[in-house]
Amino acid sequence: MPQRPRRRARRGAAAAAVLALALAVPLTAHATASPPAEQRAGQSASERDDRIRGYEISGVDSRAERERIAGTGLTIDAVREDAVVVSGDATQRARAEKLGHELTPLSSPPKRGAAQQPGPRDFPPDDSDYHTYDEARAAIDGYVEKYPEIMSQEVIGESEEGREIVAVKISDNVAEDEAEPEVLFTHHQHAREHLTVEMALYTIGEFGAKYGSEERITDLVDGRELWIVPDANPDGGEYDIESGEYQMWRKNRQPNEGSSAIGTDINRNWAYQWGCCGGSGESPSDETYRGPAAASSPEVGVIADFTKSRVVGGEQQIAAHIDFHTYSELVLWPYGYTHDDTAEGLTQDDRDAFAAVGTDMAESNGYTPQQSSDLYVTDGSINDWMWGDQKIFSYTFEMYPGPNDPDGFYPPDEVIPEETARNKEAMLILLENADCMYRSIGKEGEYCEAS
Ligand code: 0X9
Ligand code: CA
Ligand code: CA
Ligand code: CA
Ligand code: ZN
Repeated sequence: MPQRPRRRARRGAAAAAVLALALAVPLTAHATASPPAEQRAGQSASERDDRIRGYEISGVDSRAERERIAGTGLTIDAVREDAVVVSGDATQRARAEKLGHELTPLSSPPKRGAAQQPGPRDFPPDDSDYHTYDEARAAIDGYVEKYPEIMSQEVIGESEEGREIVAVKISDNVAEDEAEPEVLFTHHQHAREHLTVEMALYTIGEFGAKYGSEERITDLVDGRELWIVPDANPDGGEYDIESGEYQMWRKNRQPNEGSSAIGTDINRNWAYQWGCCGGSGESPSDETYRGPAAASSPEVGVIADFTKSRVVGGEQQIAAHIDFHTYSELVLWPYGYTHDDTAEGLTQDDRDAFAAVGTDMAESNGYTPQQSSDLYVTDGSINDWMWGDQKIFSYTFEMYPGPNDPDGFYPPDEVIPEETARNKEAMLILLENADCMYRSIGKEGEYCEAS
């Protein structure tokens, strides 16, 4: 059932006017104006200099240097042996060059089956196994209809452009809220990371198909309540594919008052240490723009409210969480906002349990386990909020491909079955640990009630 995007009413006009005034003056050292809209009208995105392109920067081998580069508003997309892959527009590229770096342009995103015409708002013909928003909704409807005993779905809110954001629940007695440890998977905060939606569809299909025949799945469906949010950024995802050419889009599609730049980086907008530490952009044109206020993006609001709604009798029911991204084949844990292994609200035991389960999961899928800030600092990320605010053991998976693969965000659809199934064991490991994450460090007696 096609969802007609619907514009939501603009927020308070007075607040908007104040904001517009504030933004008329450049906020930051690098709030460079983009060309006026008239100048850009009639040009395709690929002709404009606000087109987002990928680059390799060689000779970058320290976290400090990566963080300086991230400070330009570029994103660090992959960390290689002695180089980084970044992406951003021409302004951000120029800033990195000013830091003394040489940026080698990478090839544009693949045009798979360009000879054929992709349908409107569809993936390129040769990538047609990827699901558009409507196709994913239809696939989810199909699974819920096929496995009604253990699956239900609810609309938990709407994106900026009015697309419904859905949560699927998987458990026995699915209509009841049972006293079972809950686990949450979220997907697709970043528009171009389409493989993560396929990850959600795989998980839903696999749990449905194997319930009653595979013992571990059956036990987990009976003993846990699993929540899956397959698409946290439907507007960005649709924008990335709608022209028929991948746009390298990352953010949501929320307009910014006083700027022609569109979008907030949803994974810099969470309300825990928001904007604290140089791990996000303050200019709307930044690829890592944190938004004008914590949780200012509707998508963060929807998922944060849903998560908080799982506090029952004063206790957060969700014990563990994975947020799926691409790429680089990593298992990451908080905090992102600080380099320190432990910090306020994150004890040595917490950190050790994160690392123990994280390392187990990484051994099962061949990813590399580490604290997220080992790569570069990020503030306002979902993992930091989930742990810092809700005490949910929250991981980021950076899926296929590895950091050296030139396909980056756009692997061909042929890899979907293998690269989603690759994470089955890791998901089972997290679900099995969710009743007591501290068992992984032998401290269940200290932290978990006898059961
Ligand atoms: O930068 C991000 O948001 C994630 N990488 S991506 O290339 N998919 O954009 C990494 C997030 C890591 N999590 C934390 N830093 N907490
Ligand atoms: Ca194909
Ligand atoms: Ca149940
Ligand atoms: Ca429950
Ligand atoms: Zn991402």
